Amino acid sequence: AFVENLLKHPTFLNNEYHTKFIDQTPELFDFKARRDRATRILTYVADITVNGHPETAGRPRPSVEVKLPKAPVKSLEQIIPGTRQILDTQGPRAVAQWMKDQPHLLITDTTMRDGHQSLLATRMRSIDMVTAAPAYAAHMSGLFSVECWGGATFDVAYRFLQECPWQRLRDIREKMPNIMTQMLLRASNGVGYTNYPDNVVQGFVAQAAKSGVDVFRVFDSLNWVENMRVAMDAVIASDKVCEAAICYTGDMLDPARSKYDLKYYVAMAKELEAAGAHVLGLKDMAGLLKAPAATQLFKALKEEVGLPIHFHTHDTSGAAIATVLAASAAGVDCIDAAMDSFSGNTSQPTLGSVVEALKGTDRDTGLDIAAIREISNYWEQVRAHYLAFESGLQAPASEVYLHEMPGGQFTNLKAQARSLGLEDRWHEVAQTYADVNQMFGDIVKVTPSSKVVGDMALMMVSQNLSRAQVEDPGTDVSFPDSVVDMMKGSLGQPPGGWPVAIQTKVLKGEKPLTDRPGKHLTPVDMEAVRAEAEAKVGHAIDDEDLNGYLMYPKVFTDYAARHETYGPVRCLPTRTFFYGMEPGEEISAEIDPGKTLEIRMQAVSDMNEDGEVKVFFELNGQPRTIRVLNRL
Ligand code: PYR
Repeated sequence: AFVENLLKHPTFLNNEYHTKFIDQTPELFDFKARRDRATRILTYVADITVNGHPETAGRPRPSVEVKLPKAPVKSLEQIIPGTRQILDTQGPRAVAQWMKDQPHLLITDTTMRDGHQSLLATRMRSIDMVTAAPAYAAHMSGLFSVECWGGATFDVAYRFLQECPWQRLRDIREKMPNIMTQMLLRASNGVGYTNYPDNVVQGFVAQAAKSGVDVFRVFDSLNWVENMRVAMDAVIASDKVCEAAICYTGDMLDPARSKYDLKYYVAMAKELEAAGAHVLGLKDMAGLLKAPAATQLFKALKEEVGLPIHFHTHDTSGAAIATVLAASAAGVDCIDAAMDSFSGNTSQPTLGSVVEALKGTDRDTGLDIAAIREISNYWEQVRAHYLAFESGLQAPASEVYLHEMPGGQFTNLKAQARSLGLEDRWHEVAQTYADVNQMFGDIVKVTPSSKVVGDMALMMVSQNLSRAQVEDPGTDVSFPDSVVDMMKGSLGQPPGGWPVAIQTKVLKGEKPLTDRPGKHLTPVDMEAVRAEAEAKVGHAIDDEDLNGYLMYPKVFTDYAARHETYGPVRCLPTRTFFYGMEPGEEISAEIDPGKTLEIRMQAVSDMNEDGEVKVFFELNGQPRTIRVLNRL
């Protein structure tokens, strides 16, 4: 095994072998773990080349013209100080004060999180983000933050992209040391779909802070402040920025939707301020806040609350930029936007256009529009690789004011509807989603409550059930588990509580919780869980892995098992990851900093009697043959 390791070692293969090499290269003796990272990666490439990637099967494929995206700049000679330095040297309260002191409008770039979550089903890979990070550090140091973590990205990284979300965070942080990183945290739901025990939420926040998150946007899917405190307190204790967000829903200026009026939002803002938030977030996850309402809302919030305000919206209606400009005029401190090529439709409004619109005004962002164009061009090349995940949404639509689906859910629900054969009944799904919302008492719809409403709507459309039938005590309805769970109080309490009649029908007499779900969950014994996870994956796991396992036990162990087989496939270019290689094609994959595999695919053999094919490679100039089963 030693000789095998030696012969395969890139230093050896690259003729850089010298006498101290063996002494200085302990991994040569690391027979199992290091034995074959390169072989594992080749195994992955061979498998995808022969069998395809299940995620892209049957989906449109990027043309051969689509080239490897080129990073706008290579590296940073010196760090240009940005918001990160304010946080590190002066703390989160100073960041909040600094925000209020700025005359210009601050911007958070959401491309690396909500941009692709809302446009590409969250499928952007770390390598494409990390490649862009130095350009942000060099040219975008005036940004408030870069949202690049949390929300759905955590789960998708392990589950679909076969990569570690923590490593993504550490890598972005390292390459972009001057701009604050930002994550989206679903309060007691962590980055999952259900409430976790308090010590799991606390441990997760502490780890995220340690691994590189600077700004935590914390929200609750029912706007229940009671359910946000554990997460908020953990953020505050970690000395990072606690941005507590109000979720915006309904239509503030519509007297028929008076449940969520100006008074409601101001009262919640005051509760969050009293709970210790550094920054107030206004999270308009569906893009429902209209410009005239924004004018009133932000004026009132600026008057009534002492916190800086950060506004997040989606452009599903096509009217988001109008709302952003109204918010800016009303004195909002910071807004979210996505780089141009990842903006619009269900994503955030267009960053470059906001910058242009405010140029020369008293809210001029001061950001470099030429750099924005260049970085957006990079993202455009990146996006072309993810054609398989495009939703095909052709145009903005005012229908969003009817269904109120969050931007991050819209395309997902559409895909789910397609998989149930309901694609041509989409507008019915949209209407039913609105009906379910009213039936549940007009609630905030954002992960996870939005998923519950979506589950119910799909069930009703596929079974041709109307709201009246569902509500009729005489009609038997088998409710989705997520609906039963929510009505039990497992996600917490909506303003005004659940409508009693539908709750009674769903729960069939079972008594619901009315207090905080976390109170009823037993704290996790961390070391016992670590031992359990280690037994399952067959090796020691660190704190990041432990937190992954605590959020998603099965997703994590499946990821770990595939990692054993395929190694660190995150280092592969995106086209190779999703489509494998063509004969004659060459790629580079940086397996460790400064350690690169040069992979050339030579040919694929015919299948033998056992259904196997051989894939012939050259790895750093040496021939390598990988056998894989043809499963097609
Ligand atoms: C998320 O929680 O993933 C959202 O984008 C709301």
